[in-house]
Amino acid sequence: MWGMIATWRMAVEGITKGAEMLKDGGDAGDAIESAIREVEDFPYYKSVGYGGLPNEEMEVEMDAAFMDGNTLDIGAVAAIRDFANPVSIARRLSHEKVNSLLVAEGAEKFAHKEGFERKNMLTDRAKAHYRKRLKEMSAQAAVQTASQKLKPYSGHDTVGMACLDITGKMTAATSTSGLFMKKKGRVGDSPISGSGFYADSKKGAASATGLGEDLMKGCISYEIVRLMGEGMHPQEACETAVSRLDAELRERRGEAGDLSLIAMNPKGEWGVATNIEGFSFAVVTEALEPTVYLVTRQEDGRCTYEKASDEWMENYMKTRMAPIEE
Ligand code: SD4
Repeated sequence: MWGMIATWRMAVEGITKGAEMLKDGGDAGDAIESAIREVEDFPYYKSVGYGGLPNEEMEVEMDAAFMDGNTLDIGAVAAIRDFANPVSIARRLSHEKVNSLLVAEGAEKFAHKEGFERKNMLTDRAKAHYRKRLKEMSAQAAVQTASQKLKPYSGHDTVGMACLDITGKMTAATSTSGLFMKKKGRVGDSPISGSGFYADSKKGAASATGLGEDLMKGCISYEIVRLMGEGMHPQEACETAVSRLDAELRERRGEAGDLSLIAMNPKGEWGVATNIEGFSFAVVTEALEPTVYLVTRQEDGRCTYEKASDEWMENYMKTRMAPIEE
């Protein structure tokens, strides 16, 4: 069995490419890297790679990670600027015994020495979004609370994936430009092991999208893998972990940020859970062609999903590519 599951509709082209590799006996590391690069390279996705929205200072600072579930090797970069494919840098770092999580200038120096492609990741479109948001923020400043300001903008789209190849190897990887208008140097969950991602070929792999500050409070990707290791189906593991963290956050803090998770186990069974409306994901396995699903969360925390309609798919691209009215 082989398969891949990923956060958001935007990952479907990537996992389609990854599936071609897995079908031919390709490696879970190669397939996941190539799938995430596809998302990083597409300029209309606003929170991954090229075209990602900038921080407060109008710089695109990106976080990414890679984990090999056989060896438990982890590599990650945080707050890295001006490189085309952070996930590939993260994967390269996963081969290092020490210094495998690098931030900012240190990560850029490493990437430069290793010959990774430099690229100005700030597009004109991202600049237009930035100018527009500045205007909106000054108009709303009087009524916004600090926590509202940090909310991921609607339609936020960090890519996180879990992958299984025919040898039984599992991997997890993430890539993001993080929250729009974040503070310079802010790091989310995506490059943090156990929070944004985790992979163990014996148990399964999981990855997250949502408000990093809250996802990290539950080490939620690790928790899902741990639950799968105890024999829970990925769907139940995702629902259990998301419901528990959501409830703990509400009880102790009065609110919970966005938490959306995907997972797969070594049998190629998969699951998802979310505490928001409008979460979508993409999945492919030996038995299922690449498919985008939309998730609905029930009152009791159970999550159901249905295939996205052609109309929804068209509309998604239209809104992503629509001109920005400043
Ligand atoms: C972060 N989790 O940096 C990321 C943001 C995200 O979809 O997932 N956006 O906190």
